[in-house]
Amino acid sequence: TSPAVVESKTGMSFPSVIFEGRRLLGIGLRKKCVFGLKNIDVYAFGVYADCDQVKKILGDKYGKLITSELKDSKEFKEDIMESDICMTVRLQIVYSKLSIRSVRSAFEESVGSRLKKFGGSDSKDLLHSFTSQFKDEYKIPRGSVIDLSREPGHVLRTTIDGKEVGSIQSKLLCRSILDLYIGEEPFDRQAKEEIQSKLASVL
Ligand code: DAO
Ligand code: DAO
Ligand code: DAO
Repeated sequence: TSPAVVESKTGMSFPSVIFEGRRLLGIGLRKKCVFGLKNIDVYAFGVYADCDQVKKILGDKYGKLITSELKDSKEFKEDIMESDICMTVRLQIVYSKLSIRSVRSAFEESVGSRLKKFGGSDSKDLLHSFTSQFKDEYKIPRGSVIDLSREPGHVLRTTIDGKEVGSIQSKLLCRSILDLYIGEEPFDRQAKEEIQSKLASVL
Protein backbone atom coordinates (compact mmCIF):
# COMPACT_ATOMS: atom_id res chain seq x y z
CA THR A 1 0.00 0.00 0.00
CA SER A 2 1.10 3.58 -0.60
CA PRO A 3 2.47 5.73 2.25
CA ALA A 4 0.67 8.56 3.99
CA VAL A 5 0.87 12.04 2.49
CA VAL A 6 2.14 14.90 4.65
CA GLU A 7 0.92 18.47 4.25
CA SER A 8 4.22 20.32 4.04
CA LYS A 9 3.41 23.57 5.83
CA THR A 10 1.67 22.04 8.85
CA GLY A 11 3.15 18.53 9.02
CA MET A 12 -0.33 16.98 9.19
CA SER A 13 -0.28 13.44 7.85
CA PHE A 14 -3.06 11.83 5.78
CA PRO A 15 -3.27 8.05 5.32
CA SER A 16 -3.61 7.03 1.67
CA VAL A 17 -6.67 4.87 2.45
CA ILE A 18 -9.35 5.24 5.15
CA PHE A 19 -12.46 3.22 6.03
CA GLU A 20 -13.44 0.60 3.46
CA GLY A 21 -11.31 1.64 0.56
CA ARG A 22 -11.71 5.38 0.43
CA ARG A 23 -8.60 6.63 -1.33
CA LEU A 24 -6.86 9.95 -0.88
CA LEU A 25 -7.35 12.21 -3.90
CA GLY A 26 -5.62 15.35 -2.68
CA ILE A 27 -4.75 17.50 0.31
CA GLY A 28 -4.89 21.21 1.04
CA LEU A 29 -4.91 23.95 3.63
CA ARG A 30 -7.81 26.03 4.92
CA LYS A 31 -6.68 29.51 5.90
CA LYS A 32 -8.65 32.34 7.30
CA CYS A 33 -7.95 36.02 7.36
CA VAL A 34 -8.66 37.48 10.80
CA PHE A 35 -9.17 41.16 11.53
CA GLY A 36 -8.48 41.82 7.87
CA LEU A 37 -4.74 41.46 8.28
CA LYS A 38 -3.45 38.14 9.51
CA ASN A 39 -3.82 34.79 7.77
CA ILE A 40 -4.09 31.84 10.13
CA ASP A 41 -3.83 28.18 9.13
CA VAL A 42 -7.06 26.70 10.47
CA TYR A 43 -6.88 23.09 9.31
CA ALA A 44 -5.29 20.81 6.76
CA PHE A 45 -7.70 18.68 4.77
CA GLY A 46 -7.71 15.56 2.67
CA VAL A 47 -10.44 14.53 0.24
CA TYR A 48 -11.16 10.81 -0.15
CA ALA A 49 -13.43 8.83 -2.46
CA ASP A 50 -14.35 5.22 -3.01
CA CYS A 51 -12.62 4.84 -6.36
CA ASP A 52 -14.19 1.45 -7.14
CA GLN A 53 -17.56 3.14 -6.88
CA VAL A 54 -16.39 6.02 -9.07
CA LYS A 55 -15.48 3.47 -11.73
CA LYS A 56 -18.66 1.47 -11.30
CA ILE A 57 -21.02 4.42 -11.39
CA LEU A 58 -19.30 6.68 -13.92
CA GLY A 59 -17.08 4.27 -15.88
CA ASP A 60 -19.55 3.54 -18.67
CA LYS A 61 -20.26 7.18 -19.26
CA TYR A 62 -16.72 8.55 -19.08
CA GLY A 63 -14.35 5.59 -19.38
CA LYS A 64 -13.52 6.31 -23.01
CA LEU A 65 -12.43 9.89 -22.49
CA ILE A 66 -8.78 10.68 -21.93
CA THR A 67 -7.73 12.02 -18.55
CA SER A 68 -7.09 15.59 -19.70
CA GLU A 69 -10.53 15.85 -21.31
CA LEU A 70 -12.23 14.44 -18.27
CA LYS A 71 -10.42 16.69 -15.84
CA ASP A 72 -11.97 19.82 -17.31
CA SER A 73 -15.41 18.39 -17.96
CA LYS A 74 -18.13 20.34 -16.17
CA GLU A 75 -20.53 17.46 -16.57
CA PHE A 76 -18.15 15.04 -14.89
CA LYS A 77 -17.76 17.39 -11.95
CA GLU A 78 -21.49 17.81 -11.72
CA ASP A 79 -22.03 14.04 -11.78
CA ILE A 80 -19.49 13.53 -8.99
CA MET A 81 -21.17 16.20 -6.88
CA GLU A 82 -24.67 14.87 -7.45
CA SER A 83 -23.86 11.17 -7.25
CA ASP A 84 -24.14 8.92 -4.26
CA ILE A 85 -20.46 7.98 -4.35
CA CYS A 86 -19.04 7.56 -0.84
CA MET A 87 -16.60 10.34 -0.01
CA THR A 88 -14.94 11.85 3.01
CA VAL A 89 -13.34 15.20 3.68
CA ARG A 90 -10.94 14.79 6.61
CA LEU A 91 -10.00 17.92 8.53
CA GLN A 92 -7.00 17.98 10.86
CA ILE A 93 -7.04 20.98 13.13
CA VAL A 94 -3.94 23.18 13.03
CA TYR A 95 -5.09 26.32 14.85
CA SER A 96 -4.88 25.56 18.55
CA LYS A 97 -7.29 28.21 19.80
CA LEU A 98 -10.34 27.19 17.84
CA SER A 99 -13.55 27.60 19.81
CA ILE A 100 -16.81 25.91 18.91
CA ARG A 101 -18.36 29.34 18.68
CA SER A 102 -15.96 30.39 15.94
CA VAL A 103 -16.46 27.06 14.14
CA ARG A 104 -20.18 27.71 14.15
CA SER A 105 -19.88 31.22 12.79
CA ALA A 106 -17.29 30.27 10.16
CA PHE A 107 -19.54 27.45 9.10
CA GLU A 108 -22.55 29.70 8.79
CA GLU A 109 -20.50 31.98 6.60
CA SER A 110 -18.86 29.40 4.31
CA VAL A 111 -21.42 26.62 4.10
CA GLY A 112 -24.28 29.08 4.53
CA SER A 113 -23.31 30.94 1.38
CA ARG A 114 -23.30 27.69 -0.61
CA LEU A 115 -26.63 26.55 0.79
CA LYS A 116 -28.09 29.82 -0.40
CA LYS A 117 -26.46 29.43 -3.79
CA PHE A 118 -27.72 25.89 -4.39
CA GLY A 119 -30.82 25.69 -2.24
CA GLY A 120 -32.45 29.04 -1.81
CA SER A 121 -35.09 29.79 0.74
CA ASP A 122 -35.43 26.84 3.10
CA SER A 123 -31.68 26.57 3.74
CA LYS A 124 -31.78 28.33 7.13
CA ASP A 125 -33.36 25.39 8.98
CA LEU A 126 -30.94 23.00 7.36
CA LEU A 127 -27.98 25.10 8.41
CA HIS A 128 -29.31 25.26 11.93
CA SER A 129 -29.91 21.51 12.11
CA PHE A 130 -26.28 21.00 11.18
CA THR A 131 -24.67 23.62 13.40
CA SER A 132 -26.77 22.52 16.38
CA GLN A 133 -24.65 19.34 16.29
CA PHE A 134 -21.70 21.44 17.41
CA LYS A 135 -22.07 21.34 21.16
CA ASP A 136 -20.21 23.91 23.23
CA GLU A 137 -18.60 21.18 25.31
CA TYR A 138 -16.74 19.66 22.36
CA LYS A 139 -13.03 20.29 22.35
CA ILE A 140 -11.08 20.43 19.11
CA PRO A 141 -7.45 21.12 20.02
CA ARG A 142 -4.65 21.03 17.49
CA GLY A 143 -4.42 17.56 15.93
CA SER A 144 -8.14 16.77 16.25
CA VAL A 145 -9.52 14.85 13.30
CA ILE A 146 -12.95 15.73 11.95
CA ASP A 147 -14.41 13.53 9.22
CA LEU A 148 -17.27 14.78 7.06
CA SER A 149 -18.50 11.77 5.12
CA ARG A 150 -21.06 11.37 2.43
CA GLU A 151 -22.67 7.98 3.05
CA PRO A 152 -25.19 6.14 0.83
CA GLY A 153 -28.45 8.04 0.47
CA HIS A 154 -26.75 11.45 0.75
CA VAL A 155 -26.28 11.14 4.47
CA LEU A 156 -23.68 13.52 5.85
CA ARG A 157 -22.00 11.89 8.83
CA THR A 158 -19.73 13.90 11.10
CA THR A 159 -17.19 12.37 13.47
CA ILE A 160 -14.64 13.94 15.80
CA ASP A 161 -11.65 11.73 16.57
CA GLY A 162 -13.66 8.75 15.37
CA LYS A 163 -16.73 9.44 17.53
CA GLU A 164 -19.94 10.14 15.71
CA VAL A 165 -21.46 13.51 16.57
CA GLY A 166 -24.33 13.44 14.11
CA SER A 167 -25.84 12.34 10.82
CA ILE A 168 -28.07 14.35 8.54
CA GLN A 169 -29.72 13.20 5.33
CA SER A 170 -29.40 16.04 2.86
CA LYS A 171 -28.19 16.07 -0.70
CA LEU A 172 -28.01 19.85 -0.57
CA LEU A 173 -25.80 19.89 2.50
CA CYS A 174 -23.44 17.25 1.06
CA ARG A 175 -23.20 19.26 -2.11
CA SER A 176 -22.60 22.54 -0.32
CA ILE A 177 -19.76 21.13 1.76
CA LEU A 178 -18.20 19.55 -1.29
CA ASP A 179 -18.31 22.88 -3.03
CA LEU A 180 -16.00 24.42 -0.41
CA TYR A 181 -13.22 22.12 -1.54
CA ILE A 182 -13.85 21.52 -5.22
CA GLY A 183 -16.30 24.21 -6.31
CA GLU A 184 -15.87 27.48 -8.17
CA GLU A 185 -14.14 29.26 -5.28
CA PRO A 186 -12.35 26.53 -3.37
CA PHE A 187 -10.35 27.12 -0.18
CA ASP A 188 -7.24 25.80 -1.89
CA ARG A 189 -7.01 25.96 -5.67
CA GLN A 190 -4.04 23.65 -5.99
CA ALA A 191 -5.78 21.00 -3.90
CA LYS A 192 -8.84 21.19 -6.12
CA GLU A 193 -6.69 20.65 -9.23
CA GLU A 194 -5.01 17.68 -7.62
CA ILE A 195 -8.32 16.12 -6.60
CA GLN A 196 -9.80 16.53 -10.07
CA SER A 197 -6.79 15.04 -11.82
CA LYS A 198 -6.77 12.08 -9.47
CA LEU A 199 -10.48 11.45 -9.97
CA ALA A 200 -10.13 11.69 -13.73
CA SER A 201 -7.26 9.21 -13.68
CA VAL A 202 -9.36 6.64 -11.82
CA LEU A 203 -11.61 6.09 -14.84
O1 DAO B 1 -10.08 33.03 17.12
O2 DAO B 1 -12.02 33.60 16.39
C1 DAO B 1 -10.85 33.31 16.19
C2 DAO B 1 -10.37 33.22 14.81
C3 DAO B 1 -10.49 31.85 14.35
C4 DAO B 1 -11.16 31.70 13.04
C5 DAO B 1 -11.66 30.31 12.91
C6 DAO B 1 -12.13 29.88 11.58
C7 DAO B 1 -12.86 28.60 11.71
C8 DAO B 1 -12.96 27.82 10.47
C9 DAO B 1 -13.82 26.60 10.56
C10 DAO B 1 -13.20 25.46 11.23
C11 DAO B 1 -13.95 24.22 11.06
C12 DAO B 1 -13.39 23.05 11.77
O1 DAO C 1 -13.93 25.59 6.78
O2 DAO C 1 -15.47 27.07 6.72
C1 DAO C 1 -15.13 25.91 6.84
C2 DAO C 1 -16.20 24.90 7.06
C3 DAO C 1 -15.73 23.52 7.16
C4 DAO C 1 -16.69 22.55 7.73
C5 DAO C 1 -16.50 22.42 9.19
C6 DAO C 1 -17.35 21.41 9.81
C7 DAO C 1 -17.01 21.21 11.24
C8 DAO C 1 -17.91 20.25 11.86
C9 DAO C 1 -17.50 19.73 13.17
C10 DAO C 1 -17.48 20.71 14.28
C11 DAO C 1 -17.63 20.06 15.57
C12 DAO C 1 -17.40 20.94 16.69
O1 DAO D 1 -14.54 18.34 -9.04
O2 DAO D 1 -14.01 16.51 -10.00
C1 DAO D 1 -14.55 17.10 -9.08
C2 DAO D 1 -15.22 16.34 -7.99
C3 DAO D 1 -14.41 16.21 -6.73
C4 DAO D 1 -15.13 15.47 -5.66
C5 DAO D 1 -14.62 15.73 -4.29
C6 DAO D 1 -15.31 14.92 -3.28
C7 DAO D 1 -15.48 15.49 -1.92
C8 DAO D 1 -16.59 14.84 -1.20
C9 DAO D 1 -16.89 15.33 0.13
C10 DAO D 1 -18.24 15.01 0.64
C11 DAO D 1 -18.49 15.56 1.97
C12 DAO D 1 -19.89 15.63 2.35
